Amino acid sequence: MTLEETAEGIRTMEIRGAGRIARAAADALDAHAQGLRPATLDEFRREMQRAADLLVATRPTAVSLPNAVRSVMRTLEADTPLPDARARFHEQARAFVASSTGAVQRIAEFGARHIRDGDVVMTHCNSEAALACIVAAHREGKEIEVFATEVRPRGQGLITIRRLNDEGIRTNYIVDSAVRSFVNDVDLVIVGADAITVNGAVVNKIGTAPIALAAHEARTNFVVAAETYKFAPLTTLGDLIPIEERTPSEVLSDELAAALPHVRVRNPAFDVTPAEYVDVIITEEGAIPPSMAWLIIRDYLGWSIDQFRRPG
Ligand code: RUB
Repeated sequence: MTLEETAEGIRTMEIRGAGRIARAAADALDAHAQGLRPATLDEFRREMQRAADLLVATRPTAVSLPNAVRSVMRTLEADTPLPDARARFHEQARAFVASSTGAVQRIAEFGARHIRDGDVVMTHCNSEAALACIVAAHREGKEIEVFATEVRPRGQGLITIRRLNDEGIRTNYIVDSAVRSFVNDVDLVIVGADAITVNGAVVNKIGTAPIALAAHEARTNFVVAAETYKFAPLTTLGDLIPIEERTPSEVLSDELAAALPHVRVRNPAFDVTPAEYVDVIITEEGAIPPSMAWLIIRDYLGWSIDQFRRPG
């Protein structure tokens, strides 16, 4: 896949889910870097910056994307001979992809401990990290049952139920609006995240926040499975997570929309669940309360406010 093909794949959601997007971006930058024949280090940096900007612009909400890009682009800050810069870039891209895959395995291990034998688990959208926990619990021999939502308008629930079915996990497939009708039958909810802010709010697929609200009301645990690179460093400076609003045609066909000139379709792809509705966030470094988000940003993403202090 070329850089442009990867960018297009992320934009059209052929490549989707925050973790997969991050790994695809690291892979695409790596392949692009190896294919370039720049004359100087500066030329290499400029072209890689253009490539990085192209990828980051594809989907605005998943912070895994800029975090992945930043993790590999940082290697170009050092003044080293061009072949060394290219080699370091390659090594860092491989390290990022390996640590991302490893993080999902560790989250699965920790997350499975939160699921007891006989539990009924609800999930929303299609999250690699959340599903890894459910599958790990099942593979440990726990008898579990899942409620999986449909996920309007793109229907990611279908990917989820195929995976659960392949694993032989008993699954109930429900429309999004049926969540409150079943939340009392559920022991815990597990979802993934596209971004987690410094105050522990969780940005995830549209429909997550009402599920959290229903779970809160029903005293059902609400668990988030998220790698540390889903935490958003720039929220420490007051930046907000932009919520992607996708094309109306995902909700209503162009033909129908044309016949309804007074109707405006709104199609936000994500929503924000406040920290007070989140019981625990399971990261590859262990389970944390949402109030510890800042520590993850500082200690595991290596983010420091000093990077923004003006010299002098
Ligand atoms: C996917 C989504 C997922 C998170 C986490 O949205 O909201 O819950 O990305 O997924 P979309 P993962 O389908 O619009 O990309 O755990 O796989 O990173």
